[in-house]
Amino acid sequence: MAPAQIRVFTSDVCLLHAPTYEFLGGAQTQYYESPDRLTAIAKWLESRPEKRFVFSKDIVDYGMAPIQKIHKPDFLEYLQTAYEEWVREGGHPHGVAPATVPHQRLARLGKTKVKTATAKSGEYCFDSSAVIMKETWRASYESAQVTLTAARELKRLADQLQNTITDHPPAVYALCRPPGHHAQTDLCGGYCFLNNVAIATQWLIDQPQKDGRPSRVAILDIDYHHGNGTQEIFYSVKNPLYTSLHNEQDYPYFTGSKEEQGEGEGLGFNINVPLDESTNNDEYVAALQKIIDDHVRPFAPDYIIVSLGVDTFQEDPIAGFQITSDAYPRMGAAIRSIGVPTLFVQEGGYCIEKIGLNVGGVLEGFGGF
Ligand code: SP5
Ligand code: ZN
Repeated sequence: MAPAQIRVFTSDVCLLHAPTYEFLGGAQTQYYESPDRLTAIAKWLESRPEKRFVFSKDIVDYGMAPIQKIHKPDFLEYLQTAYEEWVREGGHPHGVAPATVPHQRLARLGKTKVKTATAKSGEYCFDSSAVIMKETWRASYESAQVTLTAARELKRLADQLQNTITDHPPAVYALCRPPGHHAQTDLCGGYCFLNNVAIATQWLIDQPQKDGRPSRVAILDIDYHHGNGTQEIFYSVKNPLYTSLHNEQDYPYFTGSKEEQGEGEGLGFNINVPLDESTNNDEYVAALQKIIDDHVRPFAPDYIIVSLGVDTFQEDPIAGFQITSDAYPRMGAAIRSIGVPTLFVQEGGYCIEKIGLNVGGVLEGFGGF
């Protein structure tokens, strides 16, 4: 029997971050990571029959502590003050976007530490897409709190099921933005400011199991892009397991090879599976099934957290494999077959017309609806 319902957590505060443009391929374009993505997904899910998606906007405020476990204090301070300082120094009121970044071959040379808003805009950011506006901190903080609230609900459902054998593990979905998987310990980029999945992962790990040991978490990153942030944050630990399917030839370009396997204690707990841009539905689902069988199941996780990007879609305006909407329910069913309580967290996906269909497809595939 399938679970009757999937709980969805979301918040209108996530809509407040709304840059109007970005630069792609040297051209000024619309800001693809727009608030309309969230509302389109909500609208699609709410239109489904039988109230199979139960929405809640009751977001618990966990404060800064779970965020401080992942991100550095000076970076968190920066995100909260950057816009004001930027404008005070004469920066464009649209928002902070770096014109210069301390490239590693530059940084090797000088000891100069300029602390103007313009210098910091490059120090804490690796591309021009993570525009910081007046409300960016508020929206990013809320995005993390939505994810934590969803994680707590998943834990509650999982605890209820203890001692019950079930083939329908619980699922909870964090419908949040800005996304998170490109955000590193002290770097924003790729539309991401706080790494929501990393924050919720550490929070769940810190919730002990009945025998007192830390919970085991496996992250399954199915966004089209490599999650350089999540990889960096957990690179030298053996819990969580980080796994990612992505196009290594595309953004963020400098991470995501299969040689990146973790370091120290974390060696073997970072699994990158690069795919070719020609990847179709069958090939993608087979690759997902293989990563599940070879790595996720053997890890024996207590929880799975899915970085749920649907920019794998062939009609995505800035990304995409040769994947059609039919593939998404198959992905959800493959993840459900692991039989572990699963937190879905929204990452990328920019085809607004079909974003609800594709995200909903994964969730309905998981639910067996
Ligand atoms: C969370 C997430 O999905 N972030 C992705 C950010 C990607 N930004 C850069 C994309 C560059 C794409 N260039 C191709 C342009 C096609 N017209
Ligand atoms: Zn992406």
